[in-house]
Amino acid sequence: MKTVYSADHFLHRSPGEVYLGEYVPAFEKPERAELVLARVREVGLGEVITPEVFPLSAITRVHTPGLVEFLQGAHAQWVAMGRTGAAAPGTWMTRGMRQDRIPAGLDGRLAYYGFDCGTPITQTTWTAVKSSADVALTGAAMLSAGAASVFSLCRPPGHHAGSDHYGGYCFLNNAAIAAQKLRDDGARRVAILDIDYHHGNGTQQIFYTREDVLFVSLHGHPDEEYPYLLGYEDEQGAGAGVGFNLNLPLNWGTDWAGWSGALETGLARIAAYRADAIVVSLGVDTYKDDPISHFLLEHSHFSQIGACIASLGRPTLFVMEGGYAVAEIGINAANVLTGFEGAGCRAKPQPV
Ligand code: FKS
Ligand code: ZN
Repeated sequence: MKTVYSADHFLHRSPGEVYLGEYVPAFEKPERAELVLARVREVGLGEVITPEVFPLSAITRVHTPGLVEFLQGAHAQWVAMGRTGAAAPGTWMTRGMRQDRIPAGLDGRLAYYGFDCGTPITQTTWTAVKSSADVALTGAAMLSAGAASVFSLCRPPGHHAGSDHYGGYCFLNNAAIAAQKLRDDGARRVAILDIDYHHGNGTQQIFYTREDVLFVSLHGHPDEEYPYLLGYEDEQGAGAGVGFNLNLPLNWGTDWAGWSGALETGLARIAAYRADAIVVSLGVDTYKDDPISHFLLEHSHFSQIGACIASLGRPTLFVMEGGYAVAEIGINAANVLTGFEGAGCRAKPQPV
């Protein structure tokens, strides 16, 4: 399996974040991607290639031009107001406020487009964000050209970014952009399997009313886990998309027995959907020692996850999302990919 990677990810480095009431070093940092890359090389997964550059029109297939222009220009406007540091919102839109009018001023637009303060925009953030989307798009193009599997080593991650909002370390939704590219290249049905610890609220929102992209997600229960307010099991899609959104929320402390049962349910849904291509939002923050998460998966389980996904027998694009046990992120991510290549899933979903 080939890996798509861009060193431009270094251009995004968060100065820090508020965690449990304290200002701490950012969990989402460049070292993450570097250690995944090092492990990919160590296990000999395959060639590592740099992405092609795609036009912004590939991004605005799933994001509003307003969000894209905002992300591109926000930091320059921040500086023009005489400010230093990174651009971030201090207030947010909530119930009872105008949703139909985008404020003219920068702070108002930060409040409108952003949904947390852990996703700062620095001077060079946009270049990293665009390269991350290009990494995903290049992987999708390779799948369209006949590759059986590709690993898009995206950073910054993407699954919290919706059509017109960003947050959760995510600016553009790499997995959604890739899924849309696969559709535009001719795949009739695309399934997104999101196995990051956190709910992919952005991906769900983007495809919620569509039947051509199935969204299946295993994640920490929204009653107790970020991003909250979305990811419940009764969210099954709307309009033409009814039945094409499957949330499998799991409680803190979920171990392999509980998690793999949900994976089986999710894979069976994807098999029944007869997807032409699969995009995996690959987060490894389900690992037992992840510093911000509460599931209990171990190294060997990640290999099994890869094998189970392979049993679907479909072209598969892996898109990197989260994982904050940095010393072990390479092992966990690469185990999924080598597990996929080696196959050997114990609980095989039934393809129809
Ligand atoms: C508030 C920050 C609260 C944010 C957790 C974000 C998790 C991100 C992720 C992704 F895949 F996108 F990277 N914690 N100051 O792991 O889902
Ligand atoms: Zn996550």
